[in-house]
Amino acid sequence: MKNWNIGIAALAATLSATTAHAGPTLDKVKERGRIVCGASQGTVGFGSPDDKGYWTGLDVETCRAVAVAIFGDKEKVEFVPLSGQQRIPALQTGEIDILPRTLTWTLQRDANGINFTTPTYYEFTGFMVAKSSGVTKVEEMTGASVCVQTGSTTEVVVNDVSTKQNLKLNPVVFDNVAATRQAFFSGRCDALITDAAALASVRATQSDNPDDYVIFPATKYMDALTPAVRHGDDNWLDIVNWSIQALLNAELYGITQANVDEMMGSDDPRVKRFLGMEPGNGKALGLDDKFA
Ligand SMILES: N[C@@H](CCC(=O)N[C@@H](CS)C(=O)NCC(=O)O)C(=O)O
Repeated sequence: MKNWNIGIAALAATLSATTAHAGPTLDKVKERGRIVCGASQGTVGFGSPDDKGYWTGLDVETCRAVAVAIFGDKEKVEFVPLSGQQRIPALQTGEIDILPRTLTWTLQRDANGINFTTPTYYEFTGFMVAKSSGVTKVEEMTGASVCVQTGSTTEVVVNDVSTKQNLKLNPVVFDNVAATRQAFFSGRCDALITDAAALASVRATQSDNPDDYVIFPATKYMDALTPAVRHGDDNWLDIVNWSIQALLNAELYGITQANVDEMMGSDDPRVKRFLGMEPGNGKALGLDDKFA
């Protein structure tokens, strides 16, 4: 009986120790009054500013979700456009707080100063070529020149595919996205390589005639595009992870902007915890219980 009581006391202590202390990033972000988000140089659908400068896209929404979790306001974000090569150093040096920029989760990146959070998009790398070339698959690309952006996994994929299939591809490397795409469309390279959905976006929004281009997979391997944070602040990692989970869970529970007030009256314990009607969850992250 005595041991049982000790067990209960220990359990109670564990449960009450769930109020986390805010980490340094959360403190800094609160003091600044906004999140600084590493954005793309413009890929419609993932992240791009409209003609009024307002940013939208899947990656952009990740940062807006974190801003809502902290400030209750999706506009409390500053977007910093970064090239493929600039993006990881910008996170490591503290120039940005979060990097959701069509960023593939790789072991080397993970081991070298950044932490990946939760995948938001699964993707394979693709090639885009002019339809007039008649090329429809990798095996037909022998000797092709390929426009590729430095600082991206696609540089590795070009070499892997070339080696594996003995294609003798010629990478033509650029350090920013506009130059890479422009070079392809002006005929500087036979192919453009990047994430297939980004290729679809580029074809739809930046080509004279989307029907003039075809896209096919460069590899059969799927990558996980995953927002990342710096090493060394677990509280911030948790906040970004649970902000993304909140987006996913809201869909799972059928909670929308339109019905959220009604859902707050739900008698489902999970929904009640999710919406902060039962205390504890937000506080455990150093946030308001209604963060979601
Ligand atoms: N997912 C790959 C490639 C991502 C990437 O950087 N793609 C280039 C070429 S499309 C890019 O700059 N994309 C986004 C942009 O700047 O708009 C990676 O993590 O390295």
